[in-house]
Order: sequence, then structure tokens, then C-alpha cells
Amino acid sequence: MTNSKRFRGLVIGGLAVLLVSGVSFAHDRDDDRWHSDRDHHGDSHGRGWGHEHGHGGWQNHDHDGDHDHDDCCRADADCASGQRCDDGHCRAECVCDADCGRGETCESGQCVRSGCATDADCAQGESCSNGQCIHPDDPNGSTDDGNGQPPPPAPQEICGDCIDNDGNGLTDFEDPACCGMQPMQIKRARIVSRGGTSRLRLRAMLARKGMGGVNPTTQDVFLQIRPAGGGEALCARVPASSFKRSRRSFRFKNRSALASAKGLSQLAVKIGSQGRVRMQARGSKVQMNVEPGPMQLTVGFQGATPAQNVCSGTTTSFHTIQHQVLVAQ
Ligand SMILES: [Ca+2]
Ligand SMILES: [Ca+2]
Repeated sequence: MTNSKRFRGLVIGGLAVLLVSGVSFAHDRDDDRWHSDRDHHGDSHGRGWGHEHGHGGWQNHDHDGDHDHDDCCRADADCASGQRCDDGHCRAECVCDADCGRGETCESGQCVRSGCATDADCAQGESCSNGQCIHPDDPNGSTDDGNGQPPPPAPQEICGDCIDNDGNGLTDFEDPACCGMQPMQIKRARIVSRGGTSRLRLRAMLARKGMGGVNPTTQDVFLQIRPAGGGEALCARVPASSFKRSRRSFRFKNRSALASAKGLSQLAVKIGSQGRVRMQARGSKVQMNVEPGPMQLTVGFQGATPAQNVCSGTTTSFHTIQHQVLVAQ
């Protein structure tokens, strides 16, 4: 082959390569444009509201026709926990503390109640104490009731109203909130049921010593009886003004049908040496009705303050000795 023929051959070969490459480039451009159009088509519909394939929701469509969930939403309920629907998209509740309310910080995308450094960190009406926002009506710093109001204070036992105020099952002088209990020793106890009332005879040693400070002419005296674990059967109050004193003996006689005595006709207290105290109580129509079984008996002397209350009590079992007649064992 001559050099001129070899040169023509090379030129023709080069042109052929260029032609083939040009076709390939043109096809690639079309292909790119097709992909671009398809991507644009899919994106523009996938993020719309219900124009694709009749879907009315928040599904995205990729070029393979698959339906994938994205973060679009109409309401907070469409979003994952801890997110909220903001302008059609699920977003974290917060990004920084500034997105949260007063007294809250942003933690892991959620606003949480935080401690405080100054009163300015707390809600209106609260103050910052020991790093916690507290309400003036809630000095212990307990949380509010969810409505911005402090919870009501826990009920306290009121001694001497014959009500279990704090709901712990113990009324007045039965309740340790009113006074400590001296051990009572029953000498005689007899209860005869008479329908709605009972005949009562009771003699007891309230204390063998150390109780000599009681004074029924300055302290109201209470006699309480309740079945163990049950409701109050009797809560009788004899006011201090109803007692008469004779040396170291104090006696009440219910001549005026004193209502608070609940049918007790007599109640006597005698103080012996070394603070020994004995008590008797009786009544023919005492306003109580009890069944056989263990019963708690309590006698309370109400002082000017709860700290000055003095109590004696015991739990003893009553059994039937004859029809409607109960005695302590
Ligand atoms: Ca009470
Ligand atoms: Ca109570």
C-alpha cells in the first residue's frame, strides 16, 4: 500500500469514529434530558397534594412507580411521635430552646420542662427556688395539676370533730396525728344491744403512771369505739364545762341530754398516785350498734393544742355471752 492510500484510509477511519461518537453523544443528551424530565415530573407530582394516580394523601412517587412515605402531613397526627405538622411537613417540635415556652428547654427535638436559674425562667406567678419553679401556694414545689393551678393541700386530721378528715381510717384520737397512745387496760366492758342503741358499762385503766396531768375540767374528753378495720361506732364528746371536780376525781352526769355525749349518762375520771388514771363510762341508750369481734376503744383528752392531747387506747375482742350481750374477753 502506498503512503497516499494509507493516509486516505486513516482519514476515512477517523471520520467514521467521529460520526459514531456524534450519534452516541446525541443519544446521551436525549437520555439525560429524558431522565431529567422524568425526575422533574416525578418530583413535581410526588410533592403535590393528591394529583397523582388519584391519591389524595402524602405519598411520593419515584421513577420506578414505587410509593414512599415522606414527611408531608396535614395534621400533627400524621407525624411521628415528638413531631408536629408545620406548613405541610413533619418537623421536630423544636430545634433550640427559643422554640419552647418559658421554663422549657429543647431536648432531642422536644420541649421539656426544665429547672430554673431565676424567677424569669418560670411561668407567671411562680418563683425559682433551688432550681425548681414553685407556686407560692405550693411551697414544697410539687407539680401543678396541669391547669397551671397548684394541687389542693393534703387533708389534715382535725382532732375532736369525730370525722376521719385525712381518710386514713382513723378518727380523731385514734389517729396518731392527734396524739400518742397510752395502753389501756379494760377492767370491765359490757355492751347490750337494744336495737338502734346499746346499754354500755365500761371500766378501764387508762394509764398505770405518767398520765396525771390530765384535767377533764379544762380538757374535753372523748370516748371512741370502732370495730377493728370498720367504721366508727361511737364518738362521744363530753365538754370540759360539763365535768365537776372533787379533789382528784372528775365526774360528768348527763342531766341535760347533752347531744355530743351520744347517750352516755355518766363518765368519771379518777387520778391516782404516780399519774395512774382510771375511767368509768355508762349509758342505757348509747347511740351505737356493734357486732361481736375485735373493737378499738379510745379515750382522748383534748388539750389547747394537738401537742397537749393525751390518749389511751386498746383493741380487744368482744364475744357474746347471751343473746345481744357482748363482753370483752
Ligand atoms: Ca377528725
Ligand atoms: Ca384520720
